Amino acid sequence: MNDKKTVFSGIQPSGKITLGNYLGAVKNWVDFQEDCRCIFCVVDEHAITVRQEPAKLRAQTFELLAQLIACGIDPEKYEDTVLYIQSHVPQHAQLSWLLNCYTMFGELSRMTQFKDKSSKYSDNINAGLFTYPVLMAADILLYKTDIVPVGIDQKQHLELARTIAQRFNGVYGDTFTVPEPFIPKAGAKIMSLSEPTKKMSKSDSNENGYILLADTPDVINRKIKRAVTDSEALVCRRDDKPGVNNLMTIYSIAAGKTDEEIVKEFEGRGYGDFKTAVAEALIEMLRPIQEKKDYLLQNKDHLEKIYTESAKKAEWLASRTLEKVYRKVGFVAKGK
Ligand code: ATP
Ligand code: LTN
Repeated sequence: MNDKKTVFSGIQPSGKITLGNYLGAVKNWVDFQEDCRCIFCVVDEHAITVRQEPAKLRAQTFELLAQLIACGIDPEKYEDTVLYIQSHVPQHAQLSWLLNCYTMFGELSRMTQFKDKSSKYSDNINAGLFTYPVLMAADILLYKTDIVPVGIDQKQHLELARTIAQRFNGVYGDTFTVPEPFIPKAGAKIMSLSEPTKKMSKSDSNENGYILLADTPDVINRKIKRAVTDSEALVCRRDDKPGVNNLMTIYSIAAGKTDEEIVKEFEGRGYGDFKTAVAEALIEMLRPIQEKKDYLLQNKDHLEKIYTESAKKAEWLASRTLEKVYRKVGFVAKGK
């Protein structure tokens, strides 16, 4: 053990990764590897809270792993980074059951993601969708996590994970580390391009709403050209300009420019020029990621080696926490 802080985060293989996932979460994960122990997980058990087609889920899981490595999550370069698949480490489901017994029905009923998803998938409001945040708390608490980098939509789930940890510690004495969220200043919520008051989501039925990391330059150009703005033709950040604000955020991160620099750059020019620049910056940012991902997907053995070795390391860490928790609640230890 060293004294590095532990970072944990997860992403669902529920579709292809979007620019929102990248800017809100994954891009920040990459930087944490420099000086933290980093545990990143493809959360397939969370993904099945919504009905998934088996072959597609499997393909999406591989694609997501390749995509994450292409973005710079690299267990081969950073010996304190692991990248694995949630269902390969059984302790997640085991701790989740236990934590269910320390989570209140009322708390879960207040989760906005549950309310949103149960209205969106009204024909499949299953118990897993309801207890989704408990599995997420188990993911985090298994690894004594200090920091959880996520987009702002996950803040409420993080607060519940903290509540569950504190409740358990209150009853049984210090057991879990109480995690802190890390929510980026810029990019915490990238909005849909077609409805800029809604978050950009990979499960949106309108594909013009999102940019995928895998989108080709033509597709990126087309989607950005179609992005909803307003009739003012003025590039600046203001509350009543959600579409322009969103494009400014994207451009600012992709091109590494401040708001002031962007406003100056497009003074007296229309949205056409602005959108061309946004699309170009995005294409340049994504090009190396796409090339690397294509290469990795052709080498499935290499991918398998990474997620298998990582899962072993994760399981070792997770089993230590689970054993401690089982002991605290009064379960009898297994015979040797
Ligand atoms: P789904 O649409 O299937 O619910 P999702 O696109 O919300 O999926 P997740 O796998 O649930 O993606 O989220 C992975 C990470 O990406 C989380 O940390 C989440 O906060 C972040 N994230 C998701 N959408 C956005 C967004 N539009 N802007 C910023 N961060 C986002
Ligand atoms: N619920 C998250 C994904 C997720 C996660 C986690 C994020 C599952 N487990 C643990 C951070 C830590 C989502 O929907 N984005």
